[in-house]
Amino acid sequence: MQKNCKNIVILTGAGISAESGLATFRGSDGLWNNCRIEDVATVEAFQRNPEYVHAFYNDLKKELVKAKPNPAHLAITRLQENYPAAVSVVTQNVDTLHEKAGNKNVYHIHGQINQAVCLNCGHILETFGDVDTQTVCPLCGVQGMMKPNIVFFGENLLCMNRVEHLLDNCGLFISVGTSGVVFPAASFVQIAKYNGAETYEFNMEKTSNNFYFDRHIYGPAGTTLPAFVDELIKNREDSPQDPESA
Ligand code: BJW
Repeated sequence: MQKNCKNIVILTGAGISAESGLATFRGSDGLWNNCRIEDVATVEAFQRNPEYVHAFYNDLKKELVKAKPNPAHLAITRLQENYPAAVSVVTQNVDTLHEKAGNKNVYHIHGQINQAVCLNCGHILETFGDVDTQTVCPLCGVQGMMKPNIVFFGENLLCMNRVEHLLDNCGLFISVGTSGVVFPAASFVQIAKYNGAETYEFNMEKTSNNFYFDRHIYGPAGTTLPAFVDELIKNREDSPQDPESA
């Protein structure tokens, strides 16, 4: 482990929120055991049956709004506040637990449950309330064009310009609680490694992306990540952050 890493990028997936009581996607009791991906998470599904897709995400929103951050989310805040390097969070999660934990520099590449986007004018509506085919866009006034701001299969990811920059300038890449099967997020480790980053994986088990990580830390992220963060902070050298590197 380097003493002070230039920039730290933390990629998170559903596993980091598991200890907050939220279901992962592909686990044995995963979110997608009770519904078909093709019915809720594709552009075609939304075009075919927007009422069904809205209802699915309105229900999910009610679950996610109640959830509280766990020690893994809080460890990231501690790292951001106590480590002399830029620490960015690139999350595939649509929950808002990173924000609830006080994390800064959070990039939601797969969207956010508390947002809807107007397909007519691009306006982003922030709401924890229900959105449906009757919802009127507060900016352009058109009805029935709001879509949950969730990135479906076949859609482009969000914030990618910024994320590419972060991966190009990253000294330590940490992946937490993602199975590494969904692209392009699954390729971020490869890009970071190619650019010279050390790469760490925190997961309960071996993933299909295993090959690209220098180190694997197996176990619940709510335990393993705080311990790792404490170690990083303890071993830091108190040099000022290079403003050019962020
Ligand atoms: C713990 C734990 C604990 C548990 N502690 N760990 C290249 C090759 C092949 C295919 C493609 C490719 N490039 C693009 C594609 C197509 C597609 C894709 O990847 N398909 C694959 C599935 C084959 N990708 C896309 O379409 C993406 N768009 C795109 O690439 O645009 C450009 C393009 C457009 C058109 C054509 C071609 C290219 C968009 C992907 C959008 C993903 N959206 C979803 C659904 C959102 C809906 C919803 O929220 O309901 O986002 S998919 C779903 O999976 C969700 C997640 O963010 C994502 C990742 O899942 P995650 O987080 O990894 O969860 P799990 O459940 O899989 O894993 C949990 C892990 O945690 C496990 O490993 C556990 O062990 C672990 N864990 N408890 C630590 N306590």
